[in-house]
Amino acid sequence: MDLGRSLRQALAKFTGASFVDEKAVKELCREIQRALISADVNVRLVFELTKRIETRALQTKLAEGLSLKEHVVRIVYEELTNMMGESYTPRLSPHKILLLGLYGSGKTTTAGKLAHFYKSRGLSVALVCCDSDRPAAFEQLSQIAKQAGASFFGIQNEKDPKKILQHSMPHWKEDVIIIDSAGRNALDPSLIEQLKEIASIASPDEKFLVVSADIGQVAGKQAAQFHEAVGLSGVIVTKMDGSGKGGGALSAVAASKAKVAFIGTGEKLDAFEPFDAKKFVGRLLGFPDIQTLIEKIKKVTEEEKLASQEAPEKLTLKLFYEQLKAAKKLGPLSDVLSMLGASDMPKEFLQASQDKMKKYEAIISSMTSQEREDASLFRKQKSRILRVAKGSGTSEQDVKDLLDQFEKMSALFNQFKKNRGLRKKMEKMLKGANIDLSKFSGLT
Ligand SMILES: Nc1nc2c(ncn2[C@@H]2O[C@H](COP(=O)(O)OP(=O)(O)O)[C@@H](O)[C@H]2O)c(=O)[nH]1
Ligand SMILES: [Mg+2]
Repeated sequence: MDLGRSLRQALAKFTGASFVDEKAVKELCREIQRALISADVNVRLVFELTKRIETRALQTKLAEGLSLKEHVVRIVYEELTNMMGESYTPRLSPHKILLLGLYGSGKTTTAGKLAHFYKSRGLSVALVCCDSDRPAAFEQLSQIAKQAGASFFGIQNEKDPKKILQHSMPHWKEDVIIIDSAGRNALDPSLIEQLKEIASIASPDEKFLVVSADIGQVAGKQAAQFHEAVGLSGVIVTKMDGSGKGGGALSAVAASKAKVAFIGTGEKLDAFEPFDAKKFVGRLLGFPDIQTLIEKIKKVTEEEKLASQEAPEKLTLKLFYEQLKAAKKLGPLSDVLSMLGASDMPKEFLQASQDKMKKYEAIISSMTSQEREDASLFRKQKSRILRVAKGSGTSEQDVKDLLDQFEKMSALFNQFKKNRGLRKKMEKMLKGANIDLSKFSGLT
């Protein structure tokens, strides 16, 4: 699955939950980890990132008017953006660019894209073929120059880049000069030497390493090596369209302290743009910017509030069972209750074991729907207890236990009814387990 999709799914799950707490933040972080690691983002970077998200999410104060959900999503966005690097502002004044990189990384294609990019910004452009290794390189670049409307310099079958430069440099009149160079399977001394020679003759203002996104985090290592060998001013990451590892490549380049200058997003000349981490992450998350994202979350939260204001149902045994099951997910509710200052509440009612829960389920399914709607029928007519016990394969005591718990629960919630502050807190806690207090009769 692509990075954007898995990140969007993780965030949607988080923002779609009716209540978020520390556990939800941790779960979100785990899903972000999974998504990034499968996009080949370096594991150490991933753990550092989620650690920062968690710390900031749980320890920093909420900004004015921001809910916890919005707060967390904003942090995720900011941290992802930081991890992917910065944004690059292209030079729009006359300058010279040297493109370098390994075989097939996309140098020649990128030369054409850069030509198109600067042409469409009103600058004149020349492409210079200094790839003297591949016989077809000359032809390929001259074709691309024609397509992009750029001038072209090169000498067919000339093996020495120095000569190509010496012959063509006196004729360079264009605003932007783009030099395409030869690649290798790996960075080797002969390539370093050749690149150094080209650089010393042509003195380019920019030296861009071209890497393909599909090498993932190896892009960082390559950037560091090339930087040490010939000095880079930036990196161009190509084939962002065809690889699930683009996030890995970008983050690794950023971690190597090199700057991503442009990204290539397709084979066509215009499938190319200056890199902007905010825009990139915004697109991954499916929003143009963080403000739009926050507004979307606010809207969802509003809708939820409206939905929960619908007419409350009355507490029935069936609902009781469902809520009990949901409450189990919270862990020992007694802890929650005492945290809220309700230490005098009956604690045993939520400590029902798995076995008991199964029994409760069986008992409730043996009841008539009338009984499920109105538990007081059991008080009025004790024979119902025996019937239900037989029908569910449980004992009369089990049925009585259940009814007992049910009554305690009702009593408990009646107490909450009198204490609005406590009830609000309780409602918040219980929402984490999808328990909706408004569904209990007598509370609203
Ligand atoms: N899908 C896609 N393909 C690209 C991109 N950039 C380059 N390519 C393709 O990658 C292959 C190698 O490109 P080329 O420019 O010849 O690489 P070079 O050996 O570094 O000069 C070609 O088939 C290009 O069409 C890109 O951004 N997206
Ligand atoms: Mg080439």
